[in-house]
Amino acid sequence: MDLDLAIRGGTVGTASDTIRCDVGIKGERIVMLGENLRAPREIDATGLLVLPGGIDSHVHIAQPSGPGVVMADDFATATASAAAGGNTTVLPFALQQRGKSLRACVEEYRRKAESECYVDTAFHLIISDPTPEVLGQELPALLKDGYTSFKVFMTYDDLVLKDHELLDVFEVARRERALVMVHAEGYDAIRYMTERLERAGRTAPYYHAVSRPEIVEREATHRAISHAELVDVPIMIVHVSGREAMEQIRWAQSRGLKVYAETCPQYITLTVEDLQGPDMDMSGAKYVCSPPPRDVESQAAIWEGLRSGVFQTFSSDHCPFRYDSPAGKLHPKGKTSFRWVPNGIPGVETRLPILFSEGVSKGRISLNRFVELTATNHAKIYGLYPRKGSIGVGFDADIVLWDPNRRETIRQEILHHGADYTPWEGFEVTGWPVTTLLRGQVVAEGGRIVGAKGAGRILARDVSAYAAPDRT
Ligand code: DUC
Ligand code: ZN
Ligand code: ZN
Ligand code: ZN
Repeated sequence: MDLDLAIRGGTVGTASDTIRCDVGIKGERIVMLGENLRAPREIDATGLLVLPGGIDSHVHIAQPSGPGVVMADDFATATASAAAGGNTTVLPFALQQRGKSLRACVEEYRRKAESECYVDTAFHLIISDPTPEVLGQELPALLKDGYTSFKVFMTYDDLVLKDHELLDVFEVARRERALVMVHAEGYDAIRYMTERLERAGRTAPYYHAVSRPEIVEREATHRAISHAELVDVPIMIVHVSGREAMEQIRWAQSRGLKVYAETCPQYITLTVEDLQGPDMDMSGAKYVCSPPPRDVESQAAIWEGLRSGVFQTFSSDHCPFRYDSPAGKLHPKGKTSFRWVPNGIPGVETRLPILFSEGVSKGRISLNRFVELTATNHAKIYGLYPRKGSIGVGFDADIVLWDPNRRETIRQEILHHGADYTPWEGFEVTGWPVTTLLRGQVVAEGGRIVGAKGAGRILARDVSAYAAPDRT
């Protein structure tokens, strides 16, 4: 067969194998793996790993975050940042605003994303208003259109669902075979802690973490699991921060329940001390995310879960706000209490280098586990497999050429996101993406974006086998 492009001399890494071979590409797909492949275009990958492009199944882009607060990324900057970081697909959220039709909200996101993306994009939904109309008509119709997963929240004033609503939503997910993602932190406990801290004058960003201790996440995780078991529906617990919530998930998994789990770079590299800043000052806001980072023992527990298989996915939870801006971390009311600091940190570009360096380079996880946690499982769980998520015949030619020996220091000035800082300023890594190809075309190379804006497609996804209930 005539090839358009051959990637020669590299070492191909998948979730199961590490093989020295060339990759042959025709059009947008991988059509051949073998030795000595020749093509009109050739890329020399000698000394490099040839990996499936990263799939980040948890990012927030251009999502409304309260009055006066603006996310730092639009679809162009977020997907450029993703590409530079070795990713070829991102899954952001289309947020339903209460009182609005879900369909109208989704169409608004699509319009914002259309012709803007550098990598492929597929939306999850966020259900904040599960009216009979939404659950009975809108959601089933959207699921048929390829929005096959959605997130629900157990906290935040304008997102939290009551338990009976969670159960109603779970039931629809079961019937329609949708994969439900759960933000598991308990609304009432956080509210109690927040009010108590504010009354005591403890309002610095650091107290954000105090207001949401592990017990609050553990309780909600257990409650979500119990509700899911009652309904017999698989769930994905997202952004698991530490040992306590993880133990609930392991317990559920050991009982044979389909409870999946995701963790993120912040939970293996940051701690609650980062929120203190040098002097309990506002700079701690740079690390305010939910759940908050914990301690080094929790980091060790998360590593154990990454190794042993408690976690299926490692995502960024990229949720960027500018630090030095009243529309970001310095919210107009921001200096009065941690409660006003927008929750979230940027990380779509640094996810892969951090896990590769801390995991593969330091010998904590294998290359194959790295690929599984950052690409393959995201595709499988969210209905993009076998189109995406591996290097094999028939897959989209979404590929990152990775230099396992390149040492780099993470700095704001080398990143492409719209935020004005990175929580990992000065963090040293070994292993770095060199070239990112989206469906056979180079989109990022040597830290520069060379792809075309709009070359990224908005994807419809299949129903996921991971969403199948146990009983029929
Ligand atoms: N949950 C997320 O998933 N991202 C940012 C903030 C949050 O609460
Ligand atoms: Zn109800
Ligand atoms: Zn969340
Ligand atoms: Zn998130």
